[in-house]
Amino acid sequence: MKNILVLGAGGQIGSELVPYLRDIYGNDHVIATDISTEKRESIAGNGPFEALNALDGEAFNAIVKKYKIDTIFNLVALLSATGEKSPRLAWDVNIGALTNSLYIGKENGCAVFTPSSIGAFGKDTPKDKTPQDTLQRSNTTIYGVCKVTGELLSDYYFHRFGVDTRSVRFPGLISHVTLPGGGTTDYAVEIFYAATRDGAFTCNIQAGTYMDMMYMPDALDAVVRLMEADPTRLKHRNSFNIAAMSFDPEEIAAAIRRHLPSFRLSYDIDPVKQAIADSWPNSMDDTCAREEWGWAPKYDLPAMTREMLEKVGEKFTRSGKPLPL
Ligand code: AKB
Repeated sequence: MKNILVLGAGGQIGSELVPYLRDIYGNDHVIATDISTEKRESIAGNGPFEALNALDGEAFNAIVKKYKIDTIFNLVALLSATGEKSPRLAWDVNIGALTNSLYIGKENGCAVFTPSSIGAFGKDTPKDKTPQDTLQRSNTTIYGVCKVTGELLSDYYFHRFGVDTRSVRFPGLISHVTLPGGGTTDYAVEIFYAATRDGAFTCNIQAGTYMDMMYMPDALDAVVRLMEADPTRLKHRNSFNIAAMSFDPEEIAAAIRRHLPSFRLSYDIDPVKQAIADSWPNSMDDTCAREEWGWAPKYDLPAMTREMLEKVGEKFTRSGKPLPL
């Protein structure tokens, strides 16, 4: 990777991937783009920024040519719960950004990374140790339908046109920099803000609902490790299961209580999010990623919890808002 384009740089992943890539490849070699110009200052940081609607193929192609881009990170997507509110919009945005990335990637000789998700699995998929290659037909969300489409189309572009497409199935991502929005796994981020601010959290996902989750530093490491992997070792491409931890709301609450003993958890279930969570795996088998490109997460639930509480706590201290204890 020499000249990298990041679409959706202002989102939960993009806001951390851009500085991570700039540290490795140099500020001027990572071009951040986002539809929102409001966030230009914070997104641009210390490198190039272009306002871009990824659905505008002409503008997208012009930026790829201007910066001689060789790798595209397509992080544009409406998440699972938002998708159920506006399925048509979710399809148009998620698939529009994907097809533009693949087509423009093909025309300009770029590698393309588009994240998939645990949402690529459905209610008939084996729930525990979900295999790399398994049933994906029983998908019940538009987000999942887009993810399965993305996996198939990305593999098609590789086999048919030789485009270097690679991808991972991300679990719920936990981070302290930018809040996720409209996802089913968002509770696992919100719980840290509520615990720090109020000492209590009302969870919209039922106790006993297990989902794969991952701390952002491991997700960033996965992306670069996969994109830099020796292609001759890759038997799979779109997309690799990657796993780091799996927990239900009670388990993350217990991990938080080790640091904030008086933390209280209550429930007010969101039926849409709960139905989505129920259709997703409890935990994925990531053996192929480990074997084919050396995937090895560093953070488990206790390590992630310790760091999240510390970092979110620092945010509140800096902002002058009182801490709960
Ligand atoms: C969501 O909950 O929609 C996302 C995901 C797991 O893909 N965080």
